[in-house]
Amino acid sequence: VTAAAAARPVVLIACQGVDTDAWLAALGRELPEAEVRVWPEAGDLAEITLAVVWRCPAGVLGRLPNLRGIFSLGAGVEAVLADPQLPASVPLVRLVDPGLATGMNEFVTMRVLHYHRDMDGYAADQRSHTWAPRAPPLPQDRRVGILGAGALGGLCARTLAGFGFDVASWSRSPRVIDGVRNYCGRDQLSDFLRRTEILVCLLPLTADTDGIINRRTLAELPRGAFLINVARGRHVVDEDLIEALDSGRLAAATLDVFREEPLPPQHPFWSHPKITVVPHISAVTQVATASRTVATNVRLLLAGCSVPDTVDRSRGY
Ligand code: NDP
Ligand code: OXD
Repeated sequence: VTAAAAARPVVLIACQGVDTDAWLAALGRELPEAEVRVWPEAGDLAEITLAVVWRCPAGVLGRLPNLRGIFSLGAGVEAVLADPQLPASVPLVRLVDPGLATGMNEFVTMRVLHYHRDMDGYAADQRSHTWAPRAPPLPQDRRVGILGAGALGGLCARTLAGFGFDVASWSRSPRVIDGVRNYCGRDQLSDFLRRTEILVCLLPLTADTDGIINRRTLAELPRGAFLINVARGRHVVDEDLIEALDSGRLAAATLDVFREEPLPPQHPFWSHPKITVVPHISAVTQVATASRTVATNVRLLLAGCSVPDTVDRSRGY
């Protein structure tokens, strides 16, 4: 490490599809002790000690010889981990942030309530000028299941339990959340699915979870169940989802994430009558809160402390 690099941290924002001007200003404000640069105006790459990434341009991370930490502007880090140039021993910290959490909590709650109160049914009634009031089930009689019980899944589970829903979560290791029944591991996945009427996916994308929502798992849900996928497009096998909707096994699906984004114009999801498509907006990284979170994590790392939400590369999340 050069003397200059040791003296003053230099942060490189290496992102695509992000308002880099806003991030430059926010990190300048939150981290006055650091110098902040934006790729590709990176200057001497040997001076860069910290990288802030989202859809990081290919090859950049492999060209920073004095890198000490990588901070993702998203919660999901599968794309960073897939970078063949990712330095093996540099800590990668994902985003766990109140702005992101609030957005996800709102979106998931909104869609669960939408299905619970049969808003699609009333929209159809309106189109046919039909006045047909129906009593919804009590929330304690509505079984919601959340795949993932981490920062986001756990928060959504708590909120929905607060509404009185019968909520369960599924995780890798046991997770205790008040009022939420936890299932864990592949052995308990079938039991979890068989009791779930509204399924929410909030898993990280890993080798274990790729394609987890497929013909076999969809067939385990009760007939007429709903799906809300707000995690990653690759969790869902697209053809199997369409087949489950067309056969009536699944009543409807809300999809925020897709195998290819933007969702190609010809993709059948766009016009499927039982699918609601939104453009990866269930939770948006908010510069105001996330810049504070990143700054806190940068300081912890530079002080030699353990940084919460450092990715465990062996688990893949
Ligand atoms: P966390 O790492 O906090 O939580 C992940 C959860 O998934 C944990 O409960 C974990 O289990 C569980 N899990 C992981 N692998 C498995 C497995 N093989 N079997 C069973 N359970 C498993 O992640 P976050 O809650 O912060 O984020 C989740 C995902 O949401 C992100 O990875 C991202 O893909 C997506 N996301 C999408 C956004 C959007 O806008 N659409 C925005 C933000 C995030 P355990 O508790 O045992 O570790
Ligand atoms: C994330 C996302 O992972 O926005 O944070 O998808």
